[in-house]
Amino acid sequence: MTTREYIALEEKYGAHNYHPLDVVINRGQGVWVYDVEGNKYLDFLSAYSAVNQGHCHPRLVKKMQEQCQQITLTSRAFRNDQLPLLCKELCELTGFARVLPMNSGAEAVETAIKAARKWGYTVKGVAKDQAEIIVFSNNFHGRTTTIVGFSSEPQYREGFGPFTPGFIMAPYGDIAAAKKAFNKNTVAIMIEPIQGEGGILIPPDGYLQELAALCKQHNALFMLDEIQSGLGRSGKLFAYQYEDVKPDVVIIGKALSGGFLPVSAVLAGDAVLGVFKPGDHGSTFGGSPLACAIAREALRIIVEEKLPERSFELGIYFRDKLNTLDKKYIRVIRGKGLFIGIELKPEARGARRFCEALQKEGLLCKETHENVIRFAPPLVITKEELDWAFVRIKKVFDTI
Ligand code: IF1
Repeated sequence: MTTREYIALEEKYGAHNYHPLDVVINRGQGVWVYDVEGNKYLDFLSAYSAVNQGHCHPRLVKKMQEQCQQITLTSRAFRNDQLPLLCKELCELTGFARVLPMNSGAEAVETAIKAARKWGYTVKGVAKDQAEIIVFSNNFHGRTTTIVGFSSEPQYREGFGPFTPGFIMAPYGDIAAAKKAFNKNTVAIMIEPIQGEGGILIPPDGYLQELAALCKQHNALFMLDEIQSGLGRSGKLFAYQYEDVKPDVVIIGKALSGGFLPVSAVLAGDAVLGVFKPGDHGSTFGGSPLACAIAREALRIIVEEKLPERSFELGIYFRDKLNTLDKKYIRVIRGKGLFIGIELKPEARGARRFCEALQKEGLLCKETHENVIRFAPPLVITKEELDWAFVRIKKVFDTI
């Protein structure tokens, strides 16, 4: 079948909740993916940072095959031999005391919200149903009805109400405004240390530290959504490690499985995850032996292949190169590690046409909002492959 035929089928039988680039991928290895016509592309999105380890990492393929022949799912009605080891290894790697595994990122965010609320009622002593969580403009935390209810993006909300109460919106990056959002019912703030969907927005230096201090002062939990920024993407294991802070709760997902299956988790201390009693929360697939075995191997790859360090160093190298591009259409280039956004000027007439031009050159990336091109290649990428990409990017910026 041809690209056109696949697209026609999807348009006919699939829900139209996406507007993807017209490339039909059927194979991938490392940083490269191939379409059904046999064209080869460099993946510069990494499934929104879920494949930081590269496509079909051989160690994950092997682990998947081994674990599939062993046991895939027990449900949490019974114990399995992989979950305890994942929890231990994650705690040792991150310094948190406890782990609660789920599947999608949105589920882990929901889990953190439930934990924060219950902590607020049972530990902080907030009156029944009065808990408030402070969230931030331009946030992206997932697509459930509760989560889109506190999005500042009208399209994510429109038509999906009524929404869950108990969320207060503060402007991202503005510490004075955050200060005003606290009151005695505040149980937590939840924030992305770098906003991915928001346009690779990086808050001012010291902002996370000041937020953490405000949380401490108001006896509220400091919760970070590191689903996209975490696990090496930003040039550190976690983006919060650029500042001297220790969050109360960290939410991870995406690269926790290296793109093999949805695996997410909430990391926190005893006081927070300790609020859950048997029956309070759960998931059929969350913590499955297959998910845990894959996550353990995915984490080992991140550590052993030094993906955070690679992202840090190659990020500096590549952003330096990008800064030599003609600035006719570029307003600003932002990024930490290989988590990079190029914000275009209005006269560039949108980021989409740049992504389409890059696709023709063999580079796959995706715009976010109207005018930001996002670059987030798998972290196993080499300097030579980045050079290859830069030649194509330069050509597009010179000729578009
Ligand atoms: C889509 C965006 C990126 C996330 C953060 C939670 C989640 C995400 C910081 C939810 C998910 C994904 C969702 C995906 C595209 C992608 C995305 F453009 F939509 F916003 F990466 F920037 N917190 N982000 O980035 O995790 O439930 O999806 O596992 O198409 O919606 P999930």
